Amino acid sequence: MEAIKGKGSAAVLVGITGAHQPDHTTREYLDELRFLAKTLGVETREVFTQKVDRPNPRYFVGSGKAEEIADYVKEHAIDLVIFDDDLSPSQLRNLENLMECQIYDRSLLILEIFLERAQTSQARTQVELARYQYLMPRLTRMWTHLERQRGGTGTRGGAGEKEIETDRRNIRKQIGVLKRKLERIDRQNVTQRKSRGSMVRVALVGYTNAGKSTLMNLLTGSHILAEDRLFATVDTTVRKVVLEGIPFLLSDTVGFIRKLPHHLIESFKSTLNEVVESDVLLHVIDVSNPAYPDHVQAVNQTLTELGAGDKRTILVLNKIDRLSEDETNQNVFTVPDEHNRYVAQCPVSAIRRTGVSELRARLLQEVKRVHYTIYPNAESLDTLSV
Ligand SMILES: Nc1nc2c(ncn2[C@@H]2O[C@H](COP(=O)(O)OP(=O)(O)OP(=O)(O)O)[C@@H](O)[C@H]2O)c(=O)[nH]1
Ligand SMILES: [Mg+2]
Repeated sequence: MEAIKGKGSAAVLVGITGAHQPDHTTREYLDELRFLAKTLGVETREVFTQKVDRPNPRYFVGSGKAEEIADYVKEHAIDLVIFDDDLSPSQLRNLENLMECQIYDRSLLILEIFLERAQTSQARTQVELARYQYLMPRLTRMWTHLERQRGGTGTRGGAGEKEIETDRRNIRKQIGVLKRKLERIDRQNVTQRKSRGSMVRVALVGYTNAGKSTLMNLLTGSHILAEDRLFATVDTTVRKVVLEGIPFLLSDTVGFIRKLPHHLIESFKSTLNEVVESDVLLHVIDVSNPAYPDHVQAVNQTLTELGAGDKRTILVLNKIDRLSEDETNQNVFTVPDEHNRYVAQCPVSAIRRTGVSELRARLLQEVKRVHYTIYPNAESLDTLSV
């Protein structure tokens, strides 16, 4: 499957906000949506918002607003309308009919980015599975048509109800194939993990674009792609690190985001096993982003969903080079700790390499703690099979 939209498509964004939601929150959400679109090479031309308590069942926004957007779309040759929230299958159909262009929601945008970024066969299979599961109830004439152009599972001929039904059958079949393929890959990975022995495992987690890969490269001397775009990393990398003679495994994996599509979390469970099975988490936070408390919450929510919500965690407060001295001195980093799992807070700049030796020292302390639990009698490290 190819990613859907070529570079340079023009989009408008649409968000609704509760009557009591502050304007800056709405702006933050839509800025993030714009960044997601940009990551796919899609240019945002206009943003529409509406304050309503509940989404309209027909068009998600009210019908007056929907018509206003439709007029804009036709007048300015817009290719895509992107909604910040998930649309129901019938809203999707109604909007397509009204606007006569492609309608996206946040989940689908994220799925497309993942599809574009996935490198390994495991990640690709996981994303394809999540995408098909997402599309299955949402097959419309337009989607059937696009899938066919894309050479996916689509049938030949016109896109009538009968064709949609045939496509649905094909997709169902494809979902089965992908699930079996994933099970095979999982079995191979279990064997691989067993062969790593029982080294201490540390996982980098955090919101997308927080600086996890930059930090991974710094701590391990690797060359993982780190970029100012969302979801630069979709695959998991694991490297062995040795600090003061004590070896441990450090993993860098996919970042989280608000409203991460449920199907993606489901199908990425095996990739995220690295996080679930780790002994210590390094939760990387971009403290230069004013929305960071929200990001922390989104990450914690996803960790809890994965069953990794109570692990010993070092908070890595990254990008302090972007803060003014005042901001750094103020006690701005108050992250609520309901589960009492934050063992330390380390302010760093992964780019400038400040605070990194303190972070290393604190990490080593945690690694030692686990290491001597695994090897209570280890005086020398000869007992380790590394
Ligand atoms: N100013 C500043 N920028 C940083 C710092 N650390 C990372 N960055 C930049 O932030 C961007 C994202 O960094 P990555 O390391 O790719 O972030 P990530 O958390 O791996 O992101 P995903 O893989 O997309 O989830 C890149 O442009 C980095 O150069 C820092 O300490 N200061
Ligand atoms: Mg990364």
